[in-house]
Amino acid sequence: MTDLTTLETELSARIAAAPDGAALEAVRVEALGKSGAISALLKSLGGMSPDERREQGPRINGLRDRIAAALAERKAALDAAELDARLKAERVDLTLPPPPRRKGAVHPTMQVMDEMVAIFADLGFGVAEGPDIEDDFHNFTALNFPPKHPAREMHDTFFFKPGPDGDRKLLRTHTSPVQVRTMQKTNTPPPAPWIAAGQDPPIRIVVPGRTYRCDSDQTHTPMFHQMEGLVIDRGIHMGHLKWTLQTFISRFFEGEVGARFRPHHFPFTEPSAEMDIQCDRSGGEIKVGQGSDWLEVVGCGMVHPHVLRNCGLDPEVWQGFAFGFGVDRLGMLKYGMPDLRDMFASDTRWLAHYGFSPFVAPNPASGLS
Ligand code: 2NM
Repeated sequence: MTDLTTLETELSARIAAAPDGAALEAVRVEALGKSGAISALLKSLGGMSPDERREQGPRINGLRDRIAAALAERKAALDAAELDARLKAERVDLTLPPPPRRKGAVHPTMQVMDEMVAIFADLGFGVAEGPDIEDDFHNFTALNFPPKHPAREMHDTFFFKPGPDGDRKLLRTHTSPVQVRTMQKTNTPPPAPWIAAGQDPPIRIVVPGRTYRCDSDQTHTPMFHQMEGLVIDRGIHMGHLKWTLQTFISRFFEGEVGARFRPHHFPFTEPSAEMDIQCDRSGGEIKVGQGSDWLEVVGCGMVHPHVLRNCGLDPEVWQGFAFGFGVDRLGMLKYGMPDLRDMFASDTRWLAHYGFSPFVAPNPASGLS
């Protein structure tokens, strides 16, 4: 079987000379493929006598192994050469402008919340958050809503089906339940020795979050965003409230903005007020900080003694003020968006137009700088 040697010499030469992967693959198929030369030799072992097979078996198998090894070695060399050639040929031109990329944008409501939190943080407020799904006690009862108050009825509040205990959960209609939970945590012993105890006031928090009311027209959406604030300490009075809101509004609108307080009614504050800001309605749009018209922007008041007591605070010791902004409405005013419903329509063209860069502006309290 001298032709084994001939076959090996010939295959080895062709493997060494294969110029590329395709040529090498052709040699492999001819030698080791289903009907390849070496495959045929391996098959022929079956028809040999035991003596013959003992002699030819190792020779044919050895040939198969050496050719397979030569193929693998040549393939590695060709791959390496190809990579080398590509690395030499291909160059990245770092001077080319990047291809245009669709970028996401920060929703105006989130931008406005960030701006508001930055200003209140500067005034010494922390941020508190709580659940969107609440119970009747934290959303209404603790806040001194009378049992038959219209806001409790179906047309204003989204109620869930009552549970087995008859308790019906609801979507919070304001963020005030978070203020209730924050006040409840003060003065209460820890639930377990290894959990930190609540702290006595002072409390200074703002509460940004989603709120829900069964209401929908040009100026109302069933989901909207509020930022309410709460300050509790000894000797807190309306002067603190007025300074805080006036200071906030001038910083938010980036200039002196006139403000006035009108008496109002909320169940959870006494006295209660609404703050109007100076604006000009003479053109087609509303301009804040000029003119002689007024626009209501925030409800506020001194926390009702009933609310303090419902939350475990002694009104003879602790006083406080609270306020509530509609974040989406404030954003519409600052950034000139005409229809509240557009804000939650998820129209990417609207978002591209009114959205903000996710990169923090030099002045984090202003999306404009
Ligand atoms: C407002 C207006 C006035 C308010 C009151 C409280 C609490 F929990 F301290 F009683 N939280 N928020 C409040 C007061 C909210 O929104 C228009």
